[in-house]
Amino acid sequence: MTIIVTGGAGFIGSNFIFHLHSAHPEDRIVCIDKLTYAGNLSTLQSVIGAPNFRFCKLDICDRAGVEALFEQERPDIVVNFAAESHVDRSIEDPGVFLRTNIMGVSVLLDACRKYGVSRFHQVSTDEVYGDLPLDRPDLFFTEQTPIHASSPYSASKASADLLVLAYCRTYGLPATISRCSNNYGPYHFPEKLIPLMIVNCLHDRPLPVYGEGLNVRDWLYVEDHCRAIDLIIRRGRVGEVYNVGGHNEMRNIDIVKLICQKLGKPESLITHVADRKGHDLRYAIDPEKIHKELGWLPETKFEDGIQRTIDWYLANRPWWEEIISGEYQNYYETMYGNRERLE
Ligand code: NAD
Ligand code: TDX
Repeated sequence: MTIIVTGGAGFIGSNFIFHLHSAHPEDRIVCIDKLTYAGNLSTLQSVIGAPNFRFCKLDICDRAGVEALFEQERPDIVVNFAAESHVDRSIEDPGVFLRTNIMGVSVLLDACRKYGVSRFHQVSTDEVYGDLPLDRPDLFFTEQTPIHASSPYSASKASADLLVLAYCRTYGLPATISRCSNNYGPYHFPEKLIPLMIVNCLHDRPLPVYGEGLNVRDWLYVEDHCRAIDLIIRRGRVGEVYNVGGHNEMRNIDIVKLICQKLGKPESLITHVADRKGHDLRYAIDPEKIHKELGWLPETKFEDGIQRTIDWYLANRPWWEEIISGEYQNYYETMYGNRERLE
């Protein structure tokens, strides 16, 4: 089988390629990535050169380029990870989120129709459901929860989901969608909470916690997400949405304190700063459907996953040092330089 993986030079896409490469060595993997600020070709060095792997620098919005690649490769399956993925960036500048996350998906859908792929899988997010209140721990997102996006990022992902379902119904395109909770693990770009806190701790820099840090996220180790997607593309039912999450809810402040403790850094580094606009309070996934239908369960406990992640950042300094020494410095200054500090 030939599987096109878009966004494969990013965090989850690269981990998915590593998973496919070891779990299904018989498959051919073609990675499409525009290599935006979040894409890093060096991440894929262990598979570049393998006979069943091809990398193609391509924008998913480039209709002619995407069609030419489909013409050459005639993929069986397309898994779309390519996206602008950072909520804070979407609040500063929504335009590129609409372009890649919506128009890019429409280009891929048209190519999938034209070349008759047997499966298009859209990697979506639990953020399309909006948020849950902090004082109702009994509530969870199910696949029936109404779409209720909060940020330009989640609105763009929700739009893409609607488009995928419309292509499925109108044209009979064999598509599936997964909506996963927050991932963490190796190759996570340092703008996101967990890697940002690890990297700042290692430099004894302030740890910017938005507001009081009481917002809750449901953390899943990236390999568990990759296994879920692999199951869905092979055994999931066409036209279906699958929620993916491991019942691992934590408050941001507790994550940051845990990282301080594990790295032997003082909690006095924690700096409460102005909250994110429209900040979602709590995400929590009900993963019953994927468990019952496909037998999926998370395998990595948070205690093990966070230790593995910290160890990875300690052992792979060149990977993230190169990132933070480049354009990231301007990003950091813009995002955090003048951000109000709360007492
Ligand atoms: P990421 O930002 O680390 O990687 C995104 C990748 O897409 C990068 O390699 C980038 O170069 C590429 N890309 C961006 N625009 C492109 C374009 N126009 N054409 C081709 N490539 C392009 O993101 P991630 O955290 O790995 O997320 C991957 C997917 O999973 C996204 O669709 C995201 O919405 C979804 N998701 C992420 C999480 C999470 O916790 N990180 C959770 C649920 C769902
Ligand atoms: O500096 C920070 N300080 C802080 O308090 C950052 C970057 C984040 N936060 C908070 C905001 C969130 O409540 O930490 C929480 C996690 O933030 P992010 O890492 O930016 O993730 P989130 O906004 O939850 O979105 C992530 O999960 C769902 C991914 O980035 C999305 O791509 C995915 O869809």
